[in-house]
Amino acid sequence: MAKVLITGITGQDGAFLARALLARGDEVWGAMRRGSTSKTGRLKELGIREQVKFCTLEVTEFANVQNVLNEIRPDFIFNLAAQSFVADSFQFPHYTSDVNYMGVLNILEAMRLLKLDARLYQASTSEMYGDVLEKPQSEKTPFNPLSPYAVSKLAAHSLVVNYRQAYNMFATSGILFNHESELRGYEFVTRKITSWLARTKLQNAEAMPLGNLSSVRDWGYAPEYTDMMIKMLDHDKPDDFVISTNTEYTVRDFLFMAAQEVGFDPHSEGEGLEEKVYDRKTGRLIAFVDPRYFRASDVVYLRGDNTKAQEILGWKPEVLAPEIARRMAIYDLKKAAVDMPGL
Ligand code: NDP
Ligand code: GDR
Repeated sequence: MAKVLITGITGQDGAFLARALLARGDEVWGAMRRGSTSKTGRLKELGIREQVKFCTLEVTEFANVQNVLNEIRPDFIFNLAAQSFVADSFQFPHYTSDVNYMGVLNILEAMRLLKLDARLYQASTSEMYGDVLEKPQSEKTPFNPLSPYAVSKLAAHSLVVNYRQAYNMFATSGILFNHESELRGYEFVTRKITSWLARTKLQNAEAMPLGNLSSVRDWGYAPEYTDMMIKMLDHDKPDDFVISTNTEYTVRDFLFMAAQEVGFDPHSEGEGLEEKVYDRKTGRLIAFVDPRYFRASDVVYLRGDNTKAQEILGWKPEVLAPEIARRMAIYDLKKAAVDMPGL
């Protein structure tokens, strides 16, 4: 039984990761930052809230990080804490850098100074590829970040590689492509789409404003990705691994798949800023392009090449975007229906 510390336990990945670790008998410590309301909703939803031990951790405070690591002395640390919303990073570049970069420096330095014999997983991201120079993207593809979020994550990624080389630390980076689930935050485009469509269907919500519908992503299913985080730390040697499905879909594709699942027959009219999506059956406007959701610079194409993870870790993604859209849409329809008893 290993002692495991997860930062970012209250987020999407933290919840699925905790469930998988508990299932194999590990002692799971969830590091939470202070808040005025309870943030354990996802852990409750998975039925594991009572099995997790909690500690308070603010990754931007070095002394706090050092004290927590010294008190718990975990065997494994999964650093998932981040300001993870790319769009917001343009509004909060300093804060994003403090959490996503300085937070990682604090953890690495604390591990080094405490001589902690622990394995570290760092949540790196496909956003680091940015304005892509190669299609698809593997561990060998050069990085070209396009947002303060991506820059902060690339700096952290480089630091992890540096500490691995300089101090022989067991520090692994998972370069994970987008992964979604029924527990995804509502600000990310997949969950925005499925939750909004459920309200459109059942609660007559207004049409949904969206940004770039032509953006391409390689979407996977979060519980499969958190299982891979564990495999990366169980592997005998620290390394960098791309975790992706090697498939590509546009935001428009995802919107159409989810819309069909909730019972609409979507079709698109107009192009660019004029594009609107209607339900063919009723003529109702479902979604439209709103420039407020465009980013100062956006990553418009991501598709991974997971050959290395396939070969070394035995990675084989099972749940792909159409099934993810289906699961999320069904889940959000049920949730919206619960709010409307009698329907
Ligand atoms: P979420 O946004 O759902 O969760 C982020 C977590 O970080 C929350 O628990 C949040 O706590 C915590 N956090 C934020 N700031 C701090 C801080 N200052 N100190 C301590 N904790 C903090 O992200 P995901 O679960 O989707 O992603 C997990 C990690 O993986 C992130 O680092 C993300 O950048 C990265 N990633 C995610 C991908 C994805 O597609 N989901 C793909 C590639 C990388 P609180 O609840 O208090 O806000
Ligand atoms: P991303 O995810 O930025 O890839 O980061 P997000 O779902 O926010 O955006 C994906 C693409 O969709 C386009 N888009 C919209 N996005 C949002 N959020 N809202 C909209 O209305 C909208 N319309 C179009 C975006 O422009 C973008 O191109 C996620 C996060 O989980 C990061 O933490 C993680 O590192 C990366 O995935 C991999």
